[in-house]
Amino acid sequence: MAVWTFFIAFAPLSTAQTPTPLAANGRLKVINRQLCNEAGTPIQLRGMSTHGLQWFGNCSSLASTQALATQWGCDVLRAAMYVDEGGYLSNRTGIKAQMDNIIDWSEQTGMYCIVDWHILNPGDPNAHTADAIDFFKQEAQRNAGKKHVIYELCNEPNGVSWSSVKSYAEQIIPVIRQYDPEAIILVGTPNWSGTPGDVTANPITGANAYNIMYTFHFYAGSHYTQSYISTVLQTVPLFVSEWGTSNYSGNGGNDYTNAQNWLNLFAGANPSNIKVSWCNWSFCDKGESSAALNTGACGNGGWNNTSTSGAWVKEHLLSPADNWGSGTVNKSPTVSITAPANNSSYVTPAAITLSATAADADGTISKVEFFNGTTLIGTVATAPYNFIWAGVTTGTYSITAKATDNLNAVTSSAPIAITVRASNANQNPIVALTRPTNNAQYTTPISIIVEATASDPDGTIAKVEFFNGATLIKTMTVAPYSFSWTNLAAGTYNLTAKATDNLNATTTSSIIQFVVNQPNTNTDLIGVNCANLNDVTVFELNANQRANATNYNWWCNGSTQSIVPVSGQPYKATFSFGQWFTGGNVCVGVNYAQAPWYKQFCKNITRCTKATIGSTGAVSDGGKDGNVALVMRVTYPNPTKDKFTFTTDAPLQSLRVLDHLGRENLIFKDLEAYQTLDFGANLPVGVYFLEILEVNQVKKVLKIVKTI
Ligand code: IDC
Repeated sequence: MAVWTFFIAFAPLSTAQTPTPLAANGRLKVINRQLCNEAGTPIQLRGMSTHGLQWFGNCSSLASTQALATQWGCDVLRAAMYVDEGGYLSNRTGIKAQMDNIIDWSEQTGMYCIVDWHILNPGDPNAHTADAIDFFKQEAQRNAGKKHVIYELCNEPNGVSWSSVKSYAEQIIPVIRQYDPEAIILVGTPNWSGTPGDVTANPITGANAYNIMYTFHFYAGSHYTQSYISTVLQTVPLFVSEWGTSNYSGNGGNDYTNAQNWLNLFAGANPSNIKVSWCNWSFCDKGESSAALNTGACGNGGWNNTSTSGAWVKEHLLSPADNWGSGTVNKSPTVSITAPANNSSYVTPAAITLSATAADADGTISKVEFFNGTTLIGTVATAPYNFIWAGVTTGTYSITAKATDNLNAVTSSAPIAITVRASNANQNPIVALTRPTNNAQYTTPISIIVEATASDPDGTIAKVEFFNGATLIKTMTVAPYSFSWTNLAAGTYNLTAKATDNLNATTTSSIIQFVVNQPNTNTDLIGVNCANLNDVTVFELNANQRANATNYNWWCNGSTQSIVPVSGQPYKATFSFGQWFTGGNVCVGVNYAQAPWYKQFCKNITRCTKATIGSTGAVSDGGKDGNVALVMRVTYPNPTKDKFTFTTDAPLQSLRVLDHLGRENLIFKDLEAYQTLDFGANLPVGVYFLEILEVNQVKKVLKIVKTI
């Protein structure tokens, strides 16, 4: 029994076309609207279409496929997979299995196979786009690298514009190209694939617009538009994936004369001399005049039990039969990817070594190209075929290697999938407070500049927040991260800056602590807040404390040289602080003629740090002028041989460097509090004056010396 089956199945191969259409022509391509074989030679494929797989599945088998290949002279078999009308959408698994069988039987028997998404009712292919994407994705994955599969995206759009069909096709084509990048793709046209001329003004364009053909269908009993098609052929690549000898219903009177006119045109009798490939509707045994077999033929293997139409079509396939030569056709190269393994994953930054092996049985490999989808990544001309794909960003990639042999035959490898992920070890941002300085002391009223630096080693800074203790005081999203914090109240401040990066990781700076003091608010005793050694200065009791006063007694609990009441004005006293004064309370005790009878007023006087010409280190005017104490620091040795460094506690209008004749050498304007300046590197040797102009117009001068 097994031997008998074997005989039945393979005996017809003895009359096969030698070589088979597939072996002779290999990978197909479209060149200038003409279907060509792998060697670039124009060819015409002719063959049959099945009827609906859901109705006439019994007309498709390995045996019937062999009959078509070897006894009918078919080059191509179209599997008409209805989508509606009880087709694929009603039985996805079963109908797809039928489709896949026909694909494989076609390959085994050396024919091309058209995978036909046979939409008809409804006529808008967009009705089933998601299903089509899913289906064609599965088929393209399954058939990737096979040379005989042709995809037909939508049998016969009707009641729909070309732009809608095009939009549908533009969603399906990339899905196929991702896995089976070289395949021929057939796109249906409006009016039951009757008006491919619609494409002329608006063809599919872009990176995927190659190896695409548009379909034209005709029924000889209804359609007589040869001149129209001759014109369309001048601009549009056509494939007649379905035609019948009957009228458009699939039944009725057959017009063989008209059918012959069409076949003549497709054989090349058109102004463009283009050969147009075709499939006849249909290889089935339905009782309709377009059916190629007589009723009941499929049930008993009657693959040559032809109807009138079937006999006419078979005769035209066989006389003349295609002659595919004597087997001298160039053999295509082989190629496969050896690394990375399928489904490999990487972490950014990724540099991926792509490796392939390639060989050519009857020649040499001229190059191997690596593709990501349809995008060329790199080309390698000689073995080993390794290419380092560097700088790969996150994503999922489908990689193929394409080998080209010395006669320009090409083969693409099966695709491999690669995933590149972002490094999940996000690094925290870096942040530091650069202003104010730690442990700074201020006196109200005061505004300060707060500043932070922030950066992220592997991303960007989303924001920097400034806190005083737990209280948010400012949020900044753009560098520089600095702002003026105005009118600070007296108190102790604990500043931090918190940086957040683009992935929400945060870092908080170390704390900068500073103190804002109230100025000396003693308004009862009027006089300086500080004294230098040997200063002589007058203190006075405020007039509003002097009513009913009878006696004033002045003293100081720090060392003083003398305290002398002003003659005739005992509510004033002249203090000579002498050379030992280190600070202390200046006080006056007052007797009154009535309650409160006696009261004591004190004011704490500190030692001023006098601005010392030619000094190093901090110098201060000590607030002697009644303004906020200004600390002026020439922190670089003064005298200096090269440059001076100057820092100010408070904002300044200007800082000028004058020479000994009062001529301005340098000027800096609008200094911020805590601004540091380096200057003087280019000044000649000499004596200079640093003229400091505070915002309240008070001017101070400091002598600086540049030495040899
Ligand atoms: C016809 C079949 C017929 C079936 C009908 C509806 O021959 O048996 O009942 O479909 O499914 C086409 C279509 C093709 C049609 C054919 C004939 O692509 O499905 O088949 N035809 O009407 N376009 C123009 C004609």
